[in-house]
Amino acid sequence: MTKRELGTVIRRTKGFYYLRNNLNQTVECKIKGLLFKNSRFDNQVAVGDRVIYQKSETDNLGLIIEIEPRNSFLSRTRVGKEAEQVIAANIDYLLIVAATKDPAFRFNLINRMLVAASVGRITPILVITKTDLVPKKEIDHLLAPFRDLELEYFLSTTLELEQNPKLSKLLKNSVSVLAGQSGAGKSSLLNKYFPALSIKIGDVGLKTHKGSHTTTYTISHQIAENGFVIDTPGIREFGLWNITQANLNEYYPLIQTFQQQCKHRNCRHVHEPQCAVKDAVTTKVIHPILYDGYVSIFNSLPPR
Ligand SMILES: Nc1nc2c(ncn2[C@@H]2O[C@H](COP(=O)(O)OP(=O)(O)O)[C@@H](O)[C@H]2O)c(=O)[nH]1
Ligand SMILES: [Mg+2]
Ligand SMILES: [Zn+2]
Repeated sequence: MTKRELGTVIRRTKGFYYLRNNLNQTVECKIKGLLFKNSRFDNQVAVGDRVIYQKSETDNLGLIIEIEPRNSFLSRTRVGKEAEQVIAANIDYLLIVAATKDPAFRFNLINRMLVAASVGRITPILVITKTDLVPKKEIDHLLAPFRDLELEYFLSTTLELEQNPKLSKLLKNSVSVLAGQSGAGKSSLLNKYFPALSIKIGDVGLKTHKGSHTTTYTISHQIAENGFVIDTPGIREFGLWNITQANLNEYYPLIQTFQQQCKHRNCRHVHEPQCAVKDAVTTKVIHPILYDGYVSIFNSLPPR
């Protein structure tokens, strides 16, 4: 074995990990056998993880021997599996990509990803794509629930070549991960801003209504000296990891601003009377769709 080297995971396929090292070389790696024995993680190393590896002298394969602690992460639970799946690690922004239609806009999927961003210490940004497919009034309706949040949003259509300079600058100076339903236009968005990537895009509605799964693995693309974008396959379900009915409200800053005024000391803002959060919904200070999302997530979680 050779000396220990540092690398960042840029792609993961079954059993193999591709790293970018300090010399900007790509290194194919496996994980050291017992490194993650009894791990609670479903996939032990995620795209974006910084790892230590050693190159074998006999073949070109590296062996990952350590993961550095993550400063942020995007995790979910896999459907039917009680395990955490880390989609990406060490990211600055989660771009929640949602199409106005085709596939249908799902408020609750966005709500779940907002909570996941908060849990994983990532700044979320909403990107509404395919704005060419609906009238402007409809876009206002889709954005309405999120206007009360401190959430930056961008509108995008691939029909216009013109880029949003603010979004372009943001992507070039950070590590961001794009997540959303298959067919939402994640890869198309990346191609529009960074044509050199020429990522394959999918056709919606040909084989299935969900779009063909063109992006089949999570991959990090370098787009500038300090800019990386992580493209992910479509997300249909977003199970939240490590959250219960008791701590869900910690990930809703808007709810937290009202809850001191709730009658119940441990008010969860669902069944309790004299709840300041529910009052704020009644007076339209909190958008009902946002609150419905909270209740829907609450009902899907274990009590504690
Ligand atoms: N009308 C319209 N279609 C789009 C737009 N962006 C993407 N599409 C189409 O949506 C489909 C899925 O796009 P893709 O980028 O592969 O979605 P992904 O699965 O989220 O990566 C493709 O057929 C694209 O041509 C857009 O702004 N407007
Ligand atoms: Mg894609
Ligand atoms: Zn309450």
